[in-house]
Amino acid sequence: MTTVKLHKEESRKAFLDIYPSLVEEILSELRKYNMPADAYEWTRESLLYNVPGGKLNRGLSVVDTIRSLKGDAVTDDDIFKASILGWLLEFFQAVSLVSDDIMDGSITRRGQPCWYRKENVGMVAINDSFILQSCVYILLKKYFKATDYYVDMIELFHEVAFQTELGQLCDLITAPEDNVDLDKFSVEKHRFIVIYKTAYYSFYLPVALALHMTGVKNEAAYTEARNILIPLGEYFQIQDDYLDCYGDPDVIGKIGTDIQVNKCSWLINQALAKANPEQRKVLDDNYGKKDAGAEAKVKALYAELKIEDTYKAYEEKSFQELTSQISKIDESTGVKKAVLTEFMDKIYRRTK
Ligand code: DMA
Ligand code: MG
Ligand code: MG
Ligand code: MG
Repeated sequence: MTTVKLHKEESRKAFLDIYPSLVEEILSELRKYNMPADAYEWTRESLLYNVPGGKLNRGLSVVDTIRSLKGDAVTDDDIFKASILGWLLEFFQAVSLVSDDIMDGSITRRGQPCWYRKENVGMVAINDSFILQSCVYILLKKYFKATDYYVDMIELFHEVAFQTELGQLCDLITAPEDNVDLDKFSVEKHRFIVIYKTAYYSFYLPVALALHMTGVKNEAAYTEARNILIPLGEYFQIQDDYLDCYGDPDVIGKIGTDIQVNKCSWLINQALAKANPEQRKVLDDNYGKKDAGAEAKVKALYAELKIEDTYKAYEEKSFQELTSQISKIDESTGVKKAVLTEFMDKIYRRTK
């Protein structure tokens, strides 16, 4: 194994090792409220089922960003604090995923049944996602109340949650299941949806948290970071749309539902742009139907239109553009190019 890989595994392990103590801290809050034993057990199970178990890219990126920003001056305490923030981001993500899977009618997540599909869970999962959200603020208070950036972080989590909720709203109302109208889709609509539902929380949030933690106060740094992280996040969600159709469920840990649930995915927008009237009719007749046969017809048309090639070309072009944009970053603002390059390297040509 290379040293870089070894180092990555070690930092992943160190990060994972912190999680049980966070579970304990949440559970001690429940004990304080004298929660009945079954509610206590329920919460414990939700915390273990829904928060760890993913790629941990977002959480680890807070730690990596702190390392890049602080360089040799980084302390153990910095790494610990960044790890806590990383976990808060993973809690934040769990809130989105638990509710997203209900709303998208998904089946599996991270290689296991979606939480709401577990026996006896069902719609209790809605409340579980609220509890996961409260965990963010309980832990933020516990670890950061004494810092001078505590309020900035609370505001940041609130702001990004709102942006994500708005993105999810647009995603959902552009995909009504009982009224398929492909005229509602467009590349611009898609861009808006993915920036709000994914880019802010997955890309801007980890870096903004790290900037706050290192005491960066000037707005210019946040703007500089946002200007590149939002397009990076857009690229990431386009990969997610691609993998929904072409990824291996055993690798991505989830079964794609975008075609059947009428999502304004990047792929359908590319197909709409290329389709002749005859092909368009196939899409109109089969997209958004809860029917494996109809889904197969859409996939066959994607193949006919060579949508995978369109995606591969997009991926290369985006990589070039983003790399060039990163090279032009103004480091005097406090943002480091290495932070962004690391993000890019983690997601370029990803298969999961
Ligand atoms: C992801 O959208 C956005 C959030 C806020 C979870 P998605 O439904 O495409 O995600 P996934 O493919 O993971 O269900
Ligand atoms: Mg989904
Ligand atoms: Mg969704
Ligand atoms: Mg998806």
